[in-house]
Amino acid sequence: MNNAFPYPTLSAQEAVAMIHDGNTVSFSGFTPAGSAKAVPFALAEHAEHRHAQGHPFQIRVLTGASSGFSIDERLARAEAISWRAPYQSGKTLRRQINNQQVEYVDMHLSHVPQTVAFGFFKTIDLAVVEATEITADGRVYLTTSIGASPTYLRHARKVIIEINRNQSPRLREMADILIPPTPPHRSPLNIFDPLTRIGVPYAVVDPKKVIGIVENNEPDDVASFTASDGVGHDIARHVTRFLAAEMHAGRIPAGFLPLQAGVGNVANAVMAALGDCPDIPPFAMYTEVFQDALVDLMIRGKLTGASATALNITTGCLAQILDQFDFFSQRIVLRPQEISNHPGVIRRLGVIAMNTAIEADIYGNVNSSHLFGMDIMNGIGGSGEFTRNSYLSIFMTPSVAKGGLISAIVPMCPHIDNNEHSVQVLVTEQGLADLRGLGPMQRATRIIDRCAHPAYRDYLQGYLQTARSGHIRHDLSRCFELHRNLLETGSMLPDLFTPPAETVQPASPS
Ligand code: 0RQ
Repeated sequence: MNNAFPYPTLSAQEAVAMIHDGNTVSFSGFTPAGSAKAVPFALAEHAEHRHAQGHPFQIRVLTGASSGFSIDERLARAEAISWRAPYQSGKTLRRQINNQQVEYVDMHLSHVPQTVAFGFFKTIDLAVVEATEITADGRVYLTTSIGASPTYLRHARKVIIEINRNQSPRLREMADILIPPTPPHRSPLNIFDPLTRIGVPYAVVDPKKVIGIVENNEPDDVASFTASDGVGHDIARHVTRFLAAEMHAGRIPAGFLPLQAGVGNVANAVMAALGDCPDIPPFAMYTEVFQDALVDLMIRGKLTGASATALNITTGCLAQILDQFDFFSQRIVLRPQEISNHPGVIRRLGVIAMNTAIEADIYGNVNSSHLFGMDIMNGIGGSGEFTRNSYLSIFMTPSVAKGGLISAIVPMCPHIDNNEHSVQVLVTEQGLADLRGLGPMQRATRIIDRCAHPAYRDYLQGYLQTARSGHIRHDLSRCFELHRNLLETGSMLPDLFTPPAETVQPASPS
């Protein structure tokens, strides 16, 4: 026994000995923020050892969303994952999913808790959750993310707590945790402002299920963003001008509306541009992930408050927050993902959602997750719950990828995550298409004229003119011609763009 905790202290190797081939294990972590670290690393070594001895060893892995290196990348390299949900962004795991070595459930992130509660992920054999403290009566104080950890602590048969001494115990001051009851007993969530608190600062576990404490002393391995390029700046400029114009037209109130921003460099560039724009007043965020760019915005008073489920920030930015914790703890609330991404709250607050597409079709259907409709990139993540339920739903993407070999505007997306009924505004570095109030032909014309790269406009217009007429015009024999060209020749328009000699299968991220 450890004096500070009434639970046995285990080494990571002792903890791993309790995990068996075929087990379902849920780890804390939403992005690298708050990911379990010591146990998954030891588990990867254990799996390699078992494989070397000729024994099978693979587990089914749940987290809040994507995770840190310790889980997706290290466990995938050890070939220790057989099944994965609900989101991932690791290179090795992506390749294994696309080779069908790993079964992957790509799903809306706010649905995870109820999917667990009703047993669709089978029994969770073990939850491994990072915390700064667990009390004798089972209160668990989480670290930099809440995610689905409260649900995993409730439903797992056994629990291991990774106590991270590298994380500040004060992080609990940002946590606001509540697990809504199951239908039909769900009353309204009384969140009327991004900073409204409705829960308690800790998750709860039955102490009898806790088989031990494992110490870990690692920071979250959050990668820093690359500086935004000209394309990112152009997209950010279009978005900023559009939102300022919407405000001046009275469609966004003078006090502005809460923003949600997806992950990645484009989203970061847009947030920075909104911060610098004198025409945009100070604003709040009701979002999923709190990222580096927001720290500075908050210090400058441009970002007045933020609700999220994870602090996905680099060590330097986290140190800045901890240095001025009294300031930040009053302005950041971390919630379970079921609430940070709750459709009802998003609709009530009138959120402006800004997410990134891989490609969009000429009618505004968006694909953010699958290349050629086949290969997973990351997953839908939280983009669907924000896009469908926001007051204003914006998608952004560079108009071309791979130096122009790929157009992000295509006749038909071979996979659709967010459809034309939900997507209201499409933005590339070429321009912005406001699709509100437009029928299909008007949408198509506007998207081609404003968002498509000039090199692809003639092709797209030609497609539209020759397609079969209906409410929506399409030519089912040609709608995937650009994708077929890309697969066969390495370029969507081989007559215009010749791929470099070494290009065989472009665009595969894995
Ligand atoms: O390939 O890396 O080999 O150059 O795809 O493209 O432009 O770097 O993409 O990092 O901004 O992410 C949609 C994936 C965008 C992300 C997506 C190639 C391109 C490059 C990556 P290389 P970029 P970004 C809330 C919101 C879903 C989840 C979500 C995402 C690589 O934003 O996963 O929104 N979103 N969550 O060259 C083939 C195309 C391509 C293409 C680009 N049309 N065809 N390849 N590429 N366009 C947050 C959470 O839920 C956690």
